[in-house]
Amino acid sequence: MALLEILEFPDPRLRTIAKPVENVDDSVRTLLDNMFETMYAASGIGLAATQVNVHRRIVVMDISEDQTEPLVFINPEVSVLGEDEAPYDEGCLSVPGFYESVDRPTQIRVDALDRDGNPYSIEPDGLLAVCIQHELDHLNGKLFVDYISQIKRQRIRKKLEKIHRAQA
Ligand code: QAP
Ligand code: CO
Repeated sequence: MALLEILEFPDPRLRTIAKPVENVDDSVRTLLDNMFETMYAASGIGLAATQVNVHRRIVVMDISEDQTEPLVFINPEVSVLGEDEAPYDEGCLSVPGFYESVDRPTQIRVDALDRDGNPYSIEPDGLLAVCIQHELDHLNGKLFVDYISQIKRQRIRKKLEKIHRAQA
């Protein structure tokens, strides 16, 4: 297994649109294992391949308290089933240290492939529904900071750029 580098906002590579996975093969499963290791090491609950600079439609998640419920979403598709939306204070491993409230649909269905390439469908609610929408956004080059005001986004960008400069 291996820890992967997580890209951080405002890295332009986070704006790449990921391509569908055509075959769920051993190379995909190795990537999934490394993404889980990377996400767990960073105390995250969700990680999209885009964030580790792999531009394929792959997401790993685990919203359990004790990192025991790994979820895999390959080529995920979200359908909105109702008009209700709710706010949630979102964070992101690619925007470390910042949390902002984002409104998203609460009634959704997710169609995806599992780590064996088998299709499945779920109707998640609560944090799971928030997280899968947040992760699907990554595969489309979108970040939660795109939903907040430009002022707040610029403030976050400047603070992270300063941290990145200090690290260089
Ligand atoms: C996406 O985010 C998410 O700032 C997953 O310093 C988050 O795993 C969806 C993290 C919240 C819905 C609600 C963030 C870790 C992890 C940080 C994450 C940090 C350390 C974020
Ligand atoms: Co994120």
